[in-house]
Amino acid sequence: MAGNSFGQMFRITTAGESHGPGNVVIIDGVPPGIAISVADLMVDLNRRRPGQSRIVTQRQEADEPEFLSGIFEGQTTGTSLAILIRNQDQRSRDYSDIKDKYRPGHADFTFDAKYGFRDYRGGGRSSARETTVRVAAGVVAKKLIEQSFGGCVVGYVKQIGDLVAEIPDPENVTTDQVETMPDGEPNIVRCPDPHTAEKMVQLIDTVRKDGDSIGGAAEIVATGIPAGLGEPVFDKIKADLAKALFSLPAVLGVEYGVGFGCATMLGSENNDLFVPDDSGKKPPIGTSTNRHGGMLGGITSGEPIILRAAVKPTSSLPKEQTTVNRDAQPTTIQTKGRHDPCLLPRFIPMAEAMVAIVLADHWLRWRSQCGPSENLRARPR
Ligand code: EPS
Repeated sequence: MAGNSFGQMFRITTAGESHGPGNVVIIDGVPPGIAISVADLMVDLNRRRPGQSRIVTQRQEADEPEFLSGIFEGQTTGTSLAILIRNQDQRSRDYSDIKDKYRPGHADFTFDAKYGFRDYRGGGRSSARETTVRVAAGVVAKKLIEQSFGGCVVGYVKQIGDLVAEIPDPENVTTDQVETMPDGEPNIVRCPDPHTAEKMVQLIDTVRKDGDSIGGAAEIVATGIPAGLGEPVFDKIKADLAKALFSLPAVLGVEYGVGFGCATMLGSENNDLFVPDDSGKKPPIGTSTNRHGGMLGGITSGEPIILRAAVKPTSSLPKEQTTVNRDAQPTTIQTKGRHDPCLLPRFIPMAEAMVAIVLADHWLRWRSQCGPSENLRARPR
């Protein structure tokens, strides 16, 4: 009822707030025998971590996870897997003078409207801090889909403000290209078009110095995904992926394949034509184009899944704005907390995690209803 759980067979439940002791995830449904270490989790947690570069929030968190259950001798046992990530660098005093005011664009008002009570320290339960443990769960999901059928999820920044990256071949973008510039320096904005990446960093710097924030769009691509995952009606895989992405903070739009572009097309322009495919898929059928974004009728087609999410500019601003207080009296507000001038660079690992969780869930659902797994073979990468 309270919406703290997501997924059916690969099911995550999270608890925690931005300024409480920490955040925890319980993952149910993880098959036994998957090797997982703290070091494995740290790879993605470091990509999501606050304080990682000058263009993100300067809150400093180590984000080192602790396994509380479900792991023995480095492998999942098959029982519920619990992971805790402690908060260490809360600065709740930053929020004391806005405790009775509503930040424009933030969840403060609607949260208070619902509960009549609000943990004003940071974003409370609505904070992006909660996504720490989702990213940890995403690593487990990534391992499961990789080991089960060679599935892989890679996300990157496609757009910041008016700057749009040239990504001619989304399905061949690698995590290395997302994380590292051609000269070996970290790609702090996570855009695999190096020329546009540099301009994006400059734009975020300018906005940050002005006490403002800026939005953008992420693209997430899942490859090696077999045909046949998803359900034909309410649990269409596109519906679960949309919920997964919309459940992340600040997401205002999700589209896949040609997305809203389909509105102006004729059927004969939009249809992707089926063709024989001898790359090892089962059945050996593909499509000559991928406007459908890897999903037809709510079920994966075996073509890469391509999704985009529009992420709004961070609502908490150092810049002064007008607002009202809890008594509906006009006032002004300035946020002192440490905030991201642009959410996109840290959004990428969050989005990858949620997509991987949906794929892991639907894989387990497919296996329980239609297995054995030999019947479903991914295209080799
Ligand atoms: C956030 C507010 C800021 C961000 C935080 C997300 O934190 P604070 O509560 O300290 O002002 O730094 O992001 C993280 C700490 C994180 O780990 O992602 C918010 O309101 O969502």
